[in-house]
Amino acid sequence: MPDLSLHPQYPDEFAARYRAAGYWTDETFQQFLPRRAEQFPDHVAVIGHDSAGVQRSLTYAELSASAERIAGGFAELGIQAGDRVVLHMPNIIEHTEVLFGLFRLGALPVFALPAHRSSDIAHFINFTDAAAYVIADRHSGFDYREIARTVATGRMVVVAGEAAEFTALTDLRAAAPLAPTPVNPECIAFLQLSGGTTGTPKLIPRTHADYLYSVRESASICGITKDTRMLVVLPASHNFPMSSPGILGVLHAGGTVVLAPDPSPTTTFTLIEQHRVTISSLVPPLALAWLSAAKNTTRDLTSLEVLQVGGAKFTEEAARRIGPELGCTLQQVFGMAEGLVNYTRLDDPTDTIVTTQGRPISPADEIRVVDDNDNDVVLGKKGHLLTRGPYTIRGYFNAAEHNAAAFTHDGFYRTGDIVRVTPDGYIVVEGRSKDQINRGGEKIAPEEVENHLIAHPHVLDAAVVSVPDTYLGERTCAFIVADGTPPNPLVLKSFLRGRGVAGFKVPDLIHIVSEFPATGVGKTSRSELRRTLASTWEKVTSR
Ligand code: OOB
Repeated sequence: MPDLSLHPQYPDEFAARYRAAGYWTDETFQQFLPRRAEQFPDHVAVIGHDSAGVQRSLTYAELSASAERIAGGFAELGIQAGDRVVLHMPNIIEHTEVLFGLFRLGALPVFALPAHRSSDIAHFINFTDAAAYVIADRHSGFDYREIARTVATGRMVVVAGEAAEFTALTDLRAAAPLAPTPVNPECIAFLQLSGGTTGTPKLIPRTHADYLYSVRESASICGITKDTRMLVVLPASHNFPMSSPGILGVLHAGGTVVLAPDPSPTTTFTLIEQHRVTISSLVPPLALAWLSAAKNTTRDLTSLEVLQVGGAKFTEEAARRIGPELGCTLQQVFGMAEGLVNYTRLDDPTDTIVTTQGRPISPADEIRVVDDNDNDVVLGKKGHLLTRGPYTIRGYFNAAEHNAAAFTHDGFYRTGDIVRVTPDGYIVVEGRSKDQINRGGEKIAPEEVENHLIAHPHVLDAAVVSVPDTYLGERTCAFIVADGTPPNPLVLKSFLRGRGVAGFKVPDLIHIVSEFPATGVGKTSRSELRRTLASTWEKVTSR
């Protein structure tokens, strides 16, 4: 069992300050739903398709009762408080039920994304020594049980839908409701995933107290009430639709969450009309798709009051179109699973909303913009964004070496984002210094993909870079130096899929080159090499 203290904690003086200011309270995710069920028993908490594709809805009382039984079922399987459980489900209603079942038990969800495949899942299961892996049977043409068969041997596998040789979620529901062991609000509630900049994704330990603070404040900043109906289009396990204000913010306020089974405008516009949806959150490419589809839709979108866009930079040009063309208020969201979240406020002037990525949630969020030597730049100048605060982690889970580089000695997180701050404290994202590709909000660590490519017998060396793309913002290009016969790009892509690499990490373009350009004297750093290749590519494409 991994030592869950394997991540740097908030220093005592900071914890005391956050408690004294009322940011951190005693509430935990274990009590969260039962309390809401007392307050709003008959209000609809969640509407969504189940694993069989049937639309269902659950009131707060029903969701809470279901979570209690599922918690009892996990307990009967031997899963205990503190155990890690990899949750790998698409946006189906069982996702919400299992999430709160695990919270009830005090087990720690590890939030995999639906697009993850066996390579990622193997890492999450092994690295966290997960006791269980929870999946849907099939979704969008993919059979999740295949992953369970290859990488979850020896772990409990629970399946929503047809369980095959595994345990059916419906069997867990037969259990007696569980009297839970109380959990400590300042302990880890779950592990979120980082987009990653290295060979393997890092795990982000978030506590009940820190996350609930961000959820409560987000709900208030975004005007969430019990009349809110939020359409969840992005994968429910991602930090943005989970908590900014997301599913948890809506349930905190007694509102209704509507889970979209797929992100297409056809599906989502139908759901907006059907459930009189008031708010949704998208990444920029999906916002562009909505803008384009809205021109010809016969669906009634007039209930939509707020559209949040975040996860990647939204161009000012597109941002200006949201209000007039979708008839709602745009809210830009610049956040990170490590903590800090910035929002433009709903009553900000249009220019602020379309030209900035918002300002922090909390007065206690500390923002520094520094040069390459960690010296603060003059206000308004570009630099590296560092942050520390009541809901930003002090270190990744079990990653001492990486933590030494990713955090300053006094606990600021190096976001890897290049920003400037306006005189009124709004952040404008200008670029990125971290070795990461942001493909329409989906984060890719080049090194991880390179490691998979190099495993091919005909690949001597590989460098993965981003290339600009009008729709996704960035796409990926792998430059390959062949070992003997150059591999066919299509063969390489299926080689990666065969290794269980998630589809969004498979390079969009593959170029075979005879050698990599020299970037300097002596040993070339890979990040320098990537920069050279990316600029080579830009020159080629702009010719
Ligand atoms: C969100 O979280 P992550 O952990 O997937 O990615 C964080 C990174 C940021 O460091 C930044 O590089 C980029 O994604 N990012 C943006 C952005 N929002 C995120 N870059 C430019 N403009 C934006 N609006 O992506 C996330 C978490 C919570 C709420 C919203 C997004």
